[in-house]
Amino acid sequence: MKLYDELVWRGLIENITDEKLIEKINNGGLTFYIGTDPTGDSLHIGHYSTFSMATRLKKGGHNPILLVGGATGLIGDPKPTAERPMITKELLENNYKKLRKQVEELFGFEVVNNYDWSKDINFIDYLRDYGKFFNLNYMLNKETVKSRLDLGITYTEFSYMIMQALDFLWLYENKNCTLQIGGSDQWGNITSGVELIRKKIGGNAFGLTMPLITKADGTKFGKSEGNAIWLDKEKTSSYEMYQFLLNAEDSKVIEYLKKLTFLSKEEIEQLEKKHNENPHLREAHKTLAHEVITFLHGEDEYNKAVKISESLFGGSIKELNLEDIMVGFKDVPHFNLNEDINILDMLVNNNICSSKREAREFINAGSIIINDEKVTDENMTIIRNIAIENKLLVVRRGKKKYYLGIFE
Ligand code: 383
Repeated sequence: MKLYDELVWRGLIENITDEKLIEKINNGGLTFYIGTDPTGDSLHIGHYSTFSMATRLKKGGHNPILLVGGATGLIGDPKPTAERPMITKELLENNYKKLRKQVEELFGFEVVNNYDWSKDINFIDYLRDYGKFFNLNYMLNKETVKSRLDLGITYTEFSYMIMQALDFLWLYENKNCTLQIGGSDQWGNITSGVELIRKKIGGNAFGLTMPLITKADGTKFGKSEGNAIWLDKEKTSSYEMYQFLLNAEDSKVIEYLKKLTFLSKEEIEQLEKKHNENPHLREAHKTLAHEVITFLHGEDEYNKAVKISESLFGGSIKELNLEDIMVGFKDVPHFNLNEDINILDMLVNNNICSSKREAREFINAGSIIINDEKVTDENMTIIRNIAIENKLLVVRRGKKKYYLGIFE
C-alpha cells in the first residue's frame, strides 16, 4: 500500500491544501514540520497522535523538523472558547526546556525554536514586511477567529496566525521545508503560512491536517477522571497509562490502534478479528497498551505496569513493593495510622464505613478485605505487623472501593 493510502486507512488525513501533495507524500524526500507551544511542561496523548505522524512520514522517506514555540507560546493560539491566560516568561522558559528535551528523546528529530528568528523582528518592519500580506477580511474569516469574535479576542491572539505563518516562511526559506502538518485545529494557521509563502516569495508550500482523536461521544480523548494523560511518566505513570488504554472504549480501540501504533494493516486487521470474536480477551486493548507504552517509556516500564495491574486486580498485592503500591493506589483515598487500633474504629474514623453498625455488616458479609485477606473478626486489632513492609494496608470495601492506610 502506498504511504498516502495507508495514512487515509489509518484515519490520519483530515484535509490537504492541494491534491498534488498525495504524490509527493508517496515519493518521499519532503522536509516538513509540526509545531507545539510550551504551554505545559509535557506533551499529552492528544499531541502524541499528531506528533507520531512525523515518525510515519520519516519512515516513508521524509525529513521531519519539530518546532517548539518559544515565541508563539508567549502569545497564545486562540482557543474557540476564551482568551488564554498569559503565562510568565519564566514559566514558559521552564516548560520550553522540558518539552524540548522530551520531544528530542521521544522522536530523535531536529528540534527548532521559533524564538530564534522571531525575537529580532521589529514592530515597524513586521507591519511593513509581513502585515501587508494579510487582508483583514481573510483573517476574520479563519475559524478560530470567527468563533471568538462575539466572545472577544485581543489583538495579541488575533496576531498569532501571522507568527505561525512567519515560521513556515522562515523554514521554507532556510530549511527547504515545504510541508506543515498539524491537527485539524491548525488548518487556519497552516493555510496562512502557505498563502504568505505564495504571496511574498511566489513559493509553493503544502499543508496537511489530521483529525483530532476523540472518544465515541466526540469529546477529547486523553483525560482520565479530569486529568490529562501526559507522556512524561513522572506525571502519568506507566501504570496509569496502562489502565487508561486498557479501558479504551470497545468501539474505538481499533481506531486507536491505527492512529497510535506502528503495527501494520495486517496486524491490526487480525486484532480486529480477534476483538470482534472474543472481546472479553481484550487482545486489542492489551496490544494498544503494549505498543504505546513501550514506545513512550520502554519495555521495562510496560512490564512493571502489567505486574502492578495483575497483582492489584488478581489478589496478590503482597507481591508488590511499597513503591508499586503507591503508584497503583495514587488516586484512592489515603489515611494515616499511628497506633494500634480496633478494626471498627479504623473503618469509621477514616470514612470507609459510615457507622460501627455498617462496619459490622460489611465484615459479616465478608466485604472488608485487608491486604487480600478477608476480615472475619470485628474485634481484630490493626497492628503494624500486618501491614505490607510494616507500612501499608490496602483496604478494600466490597468489590471496587479501595483505601490506603499508611503507618507513620
Ligand atoms: C506554533 C508555531 C508553529 C507551528 C505550530 C505551533 C503550535 C500550534 C499549536 N499546536 C497545539 C499545541 O501546541 O497550538 N499553533 O498544543 C497542538 N499541536 C499538535 C497538533 C494539535 C495542536 O502541538 O492539533 C495537537 O497536537 O497540531 O492542537 O510554527
